[in-house]
Amino acid sequence: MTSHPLKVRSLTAVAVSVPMKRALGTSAQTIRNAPLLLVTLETDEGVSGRSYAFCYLESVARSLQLMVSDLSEFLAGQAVAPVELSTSIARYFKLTGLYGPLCMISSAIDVAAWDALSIAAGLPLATFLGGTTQRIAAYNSNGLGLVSPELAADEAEELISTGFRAVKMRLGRPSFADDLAAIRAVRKRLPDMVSVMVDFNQALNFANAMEYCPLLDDEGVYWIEEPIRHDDFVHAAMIAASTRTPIQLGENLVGVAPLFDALKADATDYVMFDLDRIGGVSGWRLANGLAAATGRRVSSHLFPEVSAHLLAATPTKHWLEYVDWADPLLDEPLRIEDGLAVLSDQPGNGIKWNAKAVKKHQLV
Ligand code: SMN
Ligand code: MG
Repeated sequence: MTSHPLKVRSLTAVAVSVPMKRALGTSAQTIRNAPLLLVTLETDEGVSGRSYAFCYLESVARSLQLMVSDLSEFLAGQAVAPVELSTSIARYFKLTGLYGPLCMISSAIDVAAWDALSIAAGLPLATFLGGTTQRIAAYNSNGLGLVSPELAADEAEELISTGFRAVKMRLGRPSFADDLAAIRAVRKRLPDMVSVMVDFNQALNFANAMEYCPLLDDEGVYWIEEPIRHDDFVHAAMIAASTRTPIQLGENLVGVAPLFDALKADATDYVMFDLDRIGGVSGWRLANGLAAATGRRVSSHLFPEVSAHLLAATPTKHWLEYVDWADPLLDEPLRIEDGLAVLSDQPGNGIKWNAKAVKKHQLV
């Protein structure tokens, strides 16, 4: 056993729900409040690591809070060595399976561990991972739900008014003609140099996707995200082959193994990693190898604060998905200048909770 600079003292978690400035209206559900679980890993040496999980539902945030207190007892005394910690956590959840919310919590602990390590090393996470604190191209993914063409165009214009050069709109209205009308209205209102990503959130069946996706080829769409069920890689490959517009998927891949399957099946042109599903910083690093080996450009899903650091250390980095949902809780929210995320030179991943704001939004 070698000595290690940091040991886990405890894990704590606070469940909060933060009102979003713009609701997230997907084809599956509309979310108006961001339920987050704020995780802190304390070490014997006095360094703390931080992360958060986006829990989708307040009930999930509440139940994960309890889970973290059990895990705290289980992990106390172990080295803050993410590879070892993830082996321990995988053993802990061997019988339940490490999916859904359990995967979120295990990933959030991994992210907090990497935060503590980079703080102890005195380096920003991006630098600690072998990258630099460069600026990262970001698209504005706030809002732009399933609204009328006129409202979508107005909102898209607002979303680029702060300097963004790309936005994402959600699709999957009951009629594809209405989706098309919204895309045309947005495209007409925005300058040509602004990229427009579209996201079906798995709303289409295979037959509809084969018909509709090629129809987007001449509509100025940058990528088509999750047209069908996220794990139907065989049919996704057929859609990708029949559509000139690049297909994007990955936010629902849990761990690195399904990414490997998606890439083997040629299911997608681009990939996007969700920090809390891919397996935290450790999972993202493994996934990078597969993306680089297959020449796939990597974007992020949510968690812009930490994902910006990871993209800065990703050989095939592409776009940062920017959402402002955690901003009210942060002492220093992620800064965007001219559509680029600005990484701070401070040690760690940049997450510092504002105690007063956390208290205000805490779920009881
Ligand atoms: C999305 C779906 C659900 C929650 C957050 C975000 C969306 C995206 O698919 O890619 O932004
Ligand atoms: Mg999506």
